[in-house]
Amino acid sequence: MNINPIPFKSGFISLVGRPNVGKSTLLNLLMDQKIAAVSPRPQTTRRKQLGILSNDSYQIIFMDTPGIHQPHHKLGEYMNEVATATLKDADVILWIVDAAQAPNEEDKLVAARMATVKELPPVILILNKEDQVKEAERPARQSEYLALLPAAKPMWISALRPGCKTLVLDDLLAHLPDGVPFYDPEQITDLYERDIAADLIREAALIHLRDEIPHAIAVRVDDFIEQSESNAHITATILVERESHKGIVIGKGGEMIKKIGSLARQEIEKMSGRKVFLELRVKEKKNWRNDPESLRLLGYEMEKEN
Ligand SMILES: Nc1nc2c(ncn2[C@@H]2O[C@H](COP(=O)(O)OP(=O)(O)OP(=O)(O)O)[C@@H](O)[C@H]2O)c(=O)[nH]1
Ligand SMILES: [Mg+2]
Repeated sequence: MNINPIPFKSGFISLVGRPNVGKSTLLNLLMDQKIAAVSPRPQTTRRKQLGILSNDSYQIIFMDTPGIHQPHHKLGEYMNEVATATLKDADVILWIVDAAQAPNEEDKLVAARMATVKELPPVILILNKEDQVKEAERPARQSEYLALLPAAKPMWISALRPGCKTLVLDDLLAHLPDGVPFYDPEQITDLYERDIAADLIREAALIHLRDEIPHAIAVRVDDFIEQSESNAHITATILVERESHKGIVIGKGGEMIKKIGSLARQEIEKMSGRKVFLELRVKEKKNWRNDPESLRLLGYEMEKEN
């Protein structure tokens, strides 16, 4: 018997948009902690990641997704598919755009994908990075984006500004149906600590490496040994597509790999609350972005629907 007079709300929220608009930054803001990798480079997120926000009156399950883009290999196709699949599972869609820029072909691609969804859930157009748009330019920019999907309801935010969290949450709660929790309230994400660690190592590589190389790398965690509550030993391999990339990732006298390792270690320590010893290796895996077996082993494979 439910003796609680306040109805409990629960539901799934999809965070979609083109790459680099701030989807994962917004997820981290809404969760009040960093669970997703973020970088100034597009295509940082490569798979779906849940952020589960629970309290006594609601459970909101955010689905962070890879940026929808024009794919050049099988990995890109997988990323688009994963992102699109969340649209039909959502109670509300947060369509995130970079309001500092006019809509481009990729934004049009996102809008077109939403338009094909039967019984599209309510869409909130999150005009992010408002800190970079002059007030006078905002109405015109908003109209440009709304023209792509007129049913969307606009909201201006900056995912870097903590005050925006309640703004988004209040709006979402107004849309969420009554329901029961889907996950244990203690659970905050669906990824294992080792998977997040792999993403944080790639995040560090995205931040430190230049040109196309960071997009051509993958990270595999080979060992994640919890030595105690407060200590972990992680061994991971950075996979590169070409032999010539190995030297660049390692750097002169190992300088680059040291920089990547040091930043990654700090981020993993913040995320896990443990002291981390991180050992990195670099290995060539030819053409892995187009190789179904490599993609499967790295976890870039669609879940089977049952
Ligand atoms: N100025 C400004 N920068 C922002 C804001 N939100 C996010 N960023 C920056 O935008 C960049 C991309 O952020 P991400 O959160 O990785 O973007 P994403 O949409 O998840 O990108 P993908 O995972 O590649 O699809 C990062 O450098 C963020 O710091 C904002 O409100 N204002
Ligand atoms: Mg992301």
